[in-house]
Amino acid sequence: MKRYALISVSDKNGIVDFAKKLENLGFEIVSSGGTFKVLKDAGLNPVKVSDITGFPEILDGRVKTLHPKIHGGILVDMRKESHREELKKHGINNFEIVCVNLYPFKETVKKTDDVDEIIENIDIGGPTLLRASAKNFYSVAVVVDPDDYSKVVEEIEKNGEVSLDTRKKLALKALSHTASYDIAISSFFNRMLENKFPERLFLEYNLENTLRYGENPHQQAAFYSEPDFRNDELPALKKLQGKELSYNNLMDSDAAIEMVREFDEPACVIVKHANPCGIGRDNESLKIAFERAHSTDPMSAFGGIIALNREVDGELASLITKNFVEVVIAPSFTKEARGIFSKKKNLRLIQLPINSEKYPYFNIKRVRGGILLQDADTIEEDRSNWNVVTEAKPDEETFKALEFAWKVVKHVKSNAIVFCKENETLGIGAGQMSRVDSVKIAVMKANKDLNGSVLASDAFFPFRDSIDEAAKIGVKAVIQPGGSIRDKEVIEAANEHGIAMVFTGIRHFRH
Ligand code: 93A
Repeated sequence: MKRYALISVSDKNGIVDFAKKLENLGFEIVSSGGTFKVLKDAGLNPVKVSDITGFPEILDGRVKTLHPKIHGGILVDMRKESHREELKKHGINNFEIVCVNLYPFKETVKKTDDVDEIIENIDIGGPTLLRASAKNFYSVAVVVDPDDYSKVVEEIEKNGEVSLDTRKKLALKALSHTASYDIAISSFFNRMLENKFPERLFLEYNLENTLRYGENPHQQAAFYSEPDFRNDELPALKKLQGKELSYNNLMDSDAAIEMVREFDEPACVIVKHANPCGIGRDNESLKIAFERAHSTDPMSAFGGIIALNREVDGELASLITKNFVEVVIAPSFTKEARGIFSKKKNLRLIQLPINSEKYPYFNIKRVRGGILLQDADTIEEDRSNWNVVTEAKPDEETFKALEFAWKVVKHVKSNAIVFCKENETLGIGAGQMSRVDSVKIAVMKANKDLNGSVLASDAFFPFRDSIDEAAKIGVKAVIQPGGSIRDKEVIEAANEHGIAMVFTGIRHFRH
């Protein structure tokens, strides 16, 4: 009995070798036009689909394999005598192997805006072949991934056929592939129709690795990547040394990277539990930036996640490793720095580009019965849209400190209060249910003199109490969105204390 394999592939990599091996194992190869030509030119003896169907490819190839003589040969359940009889009656041969990869739809979307070209790359016959073969895994081995060519050949060489277990796995792969393909197509249509929040949202994520545990040891967890995200920017994949990154490490690393991305000048962020416990910057020295970040709250910095936006050298590596650190993230490390870090076996070192480029992404949060989706908080802001609302006006130096404080406070969990100087955080009050408590905590946590510092608040002050508290330690200026029904009372408090106050008009809650 002759054995048949159907091959119809867009990505022709490895196909000649695979087909040759199948031919040597006694298979007759049936192929669509382009694939047929490649195999024929390589000296094989394929048969054209059109010779089997007796019908030419039509409509510029839109109809190639969509024919009962092909699909009958794929969908026949060889365990059923009635099916086998029916095939015989219609002169159809069954396919044991179906090897298909699809028109490059995703790649076409990436490289062009030409809608006609994109639409033409929606494969119809290919997914039909894949779905039919996967459905009939009892009788067919479906191969969608060139990485599986060798496994299929090996199993046939060894056992005369592909095992049922492998066929099931291949079927799952084929079905996941067509599902992913359909998600890409529906996403494209949503973009074409400018549906920001589509009626049905399909998200695709790919398993990168399972984690030792989740937020706590009794919770299981895994990391899935977005298909379109650049791999070289994934902290989970860019570890140079150290223990496996934990769930909490990944959460905190993400927060640290997002913070340090805010700065063009050398900057350092130290994160604990998704909040900064210190941010420093300097016009020249990354080392000074680190020292400023670290001195904000050295106790909390213990076991922290550090992100820096310049190359780390040996001197800085020695300084960082004086204390216990969980993760260090930077765009590069000198050889000397690598040597110093390597002595700390557990310290995770992550090298990835830190750029200030804004990429479009959504924040996703799971709530009971669904998810919430929102734009990332990446609004463009500048001083020209800010209003000084008090009698006292900030001077240039104060403005610079306010700008710094405003960048920082956006990354602190609400209610967020930050005391800063021009290049460093001095006291951070995070995650309190009342704003005035965040002020008190920021004061309590401060390690240095707060006299002459500035204060940023992520949202408006509901009462004047926070201003009265801040005045006690000699704050000279405050930045906040404004917009409270008691703004007047709050401005009066600032005027009474001789504090300058700026309204940004933009709120930065973070939960
Ligand atoms: O245009 S199609 O949707 N119509 C079909 O009937 C069909 N059959 C296979 N595209 C179809 N294919 C696809 O053609 C396969 O998925 C594969 O990607 C490609 C291989 O074409 P060729 O062998 O001519 O290079």
